[in-house]
Parts: sequence; structure tokens; C-alpha cells
Amino acid sequence: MTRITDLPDTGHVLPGNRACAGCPLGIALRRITAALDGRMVLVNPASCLTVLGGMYPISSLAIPWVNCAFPSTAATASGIAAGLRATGRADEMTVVAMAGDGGTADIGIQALSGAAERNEDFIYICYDNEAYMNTGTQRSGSTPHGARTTTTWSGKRENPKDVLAIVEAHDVGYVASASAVFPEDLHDKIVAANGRAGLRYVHMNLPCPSGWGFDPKDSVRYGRLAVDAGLVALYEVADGVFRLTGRSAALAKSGLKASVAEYMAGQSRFRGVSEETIAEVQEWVDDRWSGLVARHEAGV
Ligand SMILES: Cc1ncc(C[n+]2csc(CCOP(=O)(O)OP(=O)(O)O)c2C)c(N)n1
Ligand code: SF4
Ligand SMILES: [Mg+2]
Repeated sequence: MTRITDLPDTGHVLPGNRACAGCPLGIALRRITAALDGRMVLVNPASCLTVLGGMYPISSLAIPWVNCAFPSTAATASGIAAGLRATGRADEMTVVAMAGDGGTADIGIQALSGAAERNEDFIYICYDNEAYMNTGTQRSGSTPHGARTTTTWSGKRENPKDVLAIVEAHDVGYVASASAVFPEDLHDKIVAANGRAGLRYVHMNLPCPSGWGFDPKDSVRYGRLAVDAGLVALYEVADGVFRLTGRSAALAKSGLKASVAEYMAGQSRFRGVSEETIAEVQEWVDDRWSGLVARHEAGV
């Protein structure tokens, strides 16, 4: 794995942006743009990423950037990739579609599924802050069981949708699960994705101080806790070969280091969550984690 001291920094995310204090989206975007050396076209729908980028002519992103309609991220990226091919410029830059969990798990999934089935040539990154945050925290298909949002006042009753499994089922060459607060692992996955053609999908967990209800200084803490508790597993599936990566690979050997209860404590979205719900989520995590460890050991 690339060491943190060896990570490149190309300055394609400029100082100052309009994201909330403590938001790790800018840190992640800095890693993504640097891993691609800025040779990219970013496609994104309405989301916190649009807010972070800002409005023309005052933008924090020094890369070509196309805003598209909410359901059409993957369709827009498919068109841009086709346009670059038609003009002989496909080798000059990578098309990167980047949308939130609402724009991916719910509203954009139809276009994403179509692009994955056609194996279109771009990288799709879903940054998952686990709700529709830009519009004031409404539940999405990615919101965890037990979390309060403005549309799940007493806590969401369902487990999150497994978008990684859905995209993997389309038989694309590369899917990966990452976290904004594990920059070396994220860097390596973007480089790996960029080294191949076709539809490449990266699902990136993004702790959100505003929507999850924790102090802005604790974004890295909660991102790490999510991995240590097994709610987020860092892995990749490249040409059908499965492997846990980074911290999750270490946890496969040592066992998980945190419980769901520890993860939920201190996040106001889980205030008043019942012991029964915590136990249900813990059981769901344990089942899922043992399945992922079994895949890691089998390599498929
Ligand atoms: C078709 C359409 N429906 C609704 C909206 C309003 N809208 C803008 S951003 C947003 C939330 C996006 O949530 P997500 O994709 O999770 O990104 P986040 O804001 O969390 O970064 C919504 C509902 C819109 N712009 N277009
Ligand atoms: S709402 Fe959350 S994800 Fe959006 S900018 Fe604020 S901290 Fe970041
Ligand atoms: Mg979101």
C-alpha cells in the first residue's frame, strides 16, 4: 500500500470551499484528483459535492467539471466517454462520475445499472454520507437501520441497500469499497481503477458531522470506528478476485475492534436507539462480516 508520506498532492482542489466544517469530502476529492493527476472530467449531480465545488466563476475545483440532472449521472458520463472516443481524446483523461448515496442507491441506479451492463468506460464513485444531506438529511436507501433523519423520525427500520453487491452482480471488472478517512487505501483503489477499462465502481464511506450529529473534529474518528466495527469493510473485487484491504484485512486476522453500540454512541442520529435495534444491527454486521472474511480467505 502507498504510504501516507508518498501520497501525491497536485492542488486540483483549491483552498477554501463551501462544505461544512470538518467534512471529509474535500480531503477525499484531493486524493482522487491527485491519484489521477488531474487528468479527468468530473460528472456530478446535485449534492454536497456541487456545493463544495461552488458556483461559476468561483470554484474550488481546478478540473473540468460537468453538472448533470439527478438521475442521469451514469448516462452523462457514458456520453462524455463516447465523445472523447469519437474525438480521439479518450487517452488524455479519465471520466469520473461522482454522486452521493441518494443520487446512486436510489435516483441514479437505473442509469448506473445500464452503464454497468454496457460496461461503459468510466469510473463511478459513490460517496456515501448515508442520507440526502444537501437538502437537510432525508433518508436514502443507504441510511443505516436505527438512524433518525427528517423522514425517519423514530429511526430507519431497514438495513442499507448493498449497492456494491448490485454493481458487482453486473459482472464489471472492478468494484471497491473505500473510506474517505483511509486516504492511502483510497488512493490505491483509484489508481487500480484507472489502470483498467470499462465500468469501474468505487463506493466510499463519508462521515458527515452535520447529518450524523457529531463534533466536526471527529470525522476521522467515526470513519475509523465504522471500519473497526465492520459496518464499513474496505475491499476490492478485481476480475473476480476478492480481497479485504488495509485496515479491514488486518481486522480479518485480529477480529473486529469495536461494536455497533460503540459506533452509534455520540452520533445524535442514533439518539434513543433501542437495545433491540442495536442487537439487530450487530447481528446483521456479524453475518455480513463473516461472509466477507470467508470471501477474503477463499479469494473469490
Ligand atoms: C430530480 C431531482 N430531485 C430532487 C432534487 C433535489 N436535491 C438536490 S441535492 C439532493 C440530495 C442529494 O443527496 P445525495 O445524493 O445523497 O447527496 P448529498 O447531498 O448527501 O451529498 C436532492 C434531493 C434535484 N436536484 N433533482
Ligand atoms: S452535509 Fe455532511 S457531507 Fe454535506 S458538506 Fe456538510 S458535512 Fe459534508
Ligand atoms: Mg448523501
